[in-house]
Amino acid sequence: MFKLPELSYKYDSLEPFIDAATMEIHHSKHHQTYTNNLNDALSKHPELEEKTIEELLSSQSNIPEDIRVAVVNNGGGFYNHSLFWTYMTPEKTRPSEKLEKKLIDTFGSMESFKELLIKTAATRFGSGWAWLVLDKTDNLKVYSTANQDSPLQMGDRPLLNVDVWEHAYYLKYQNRRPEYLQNWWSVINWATVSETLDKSLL
Ligand code: MN3
Repeated sequence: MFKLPELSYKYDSLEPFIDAATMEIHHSKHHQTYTNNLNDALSKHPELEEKTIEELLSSQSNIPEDIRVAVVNNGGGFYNHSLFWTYMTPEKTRPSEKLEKKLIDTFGSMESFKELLIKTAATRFGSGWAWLVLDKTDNLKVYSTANQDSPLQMGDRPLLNVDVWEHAYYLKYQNRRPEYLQNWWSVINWATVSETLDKSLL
């Protein structure tokens, strides 16, 4: 059984960038629903009980067909949100020297990385996520995924993500997704992203 992870900060801690009402509904309703629906689907196949969410999502052909769509959608929702909360913090953080160097080597500058990530997220058509990932040869990449798809499906390792489903910003920002993204940038947990890079490099 998967469990809704607790946040390491309060719902109102990311104000004024991310509002408390959005955080509460997003975590206690949306994320909880993905978690419940994932568990419901898996309950039909107890043989999958021991699998981690990463194992389930990275080898989807091993998921029985009758629950595959439910596990991909709700398991993706469970996993993507579990990461998303940890990539935000009310504290002031900075990228490690190693992360900053890799970002600058790859994208030219921190400013052009920021522009690319925000543009990728802003232009995702419909619902989905934007990501910074490590690919199979440890190169950094920025792209977006539809709905609750995750980089695990491509064999990539997530370092940072941002939710661009309307439920992530509509209460405060309505249709102003780019403004939400600019504000989200202010609460990125660079310490977590830096640690994840250290753990993920081959
Ligand atoms: Mn969401």
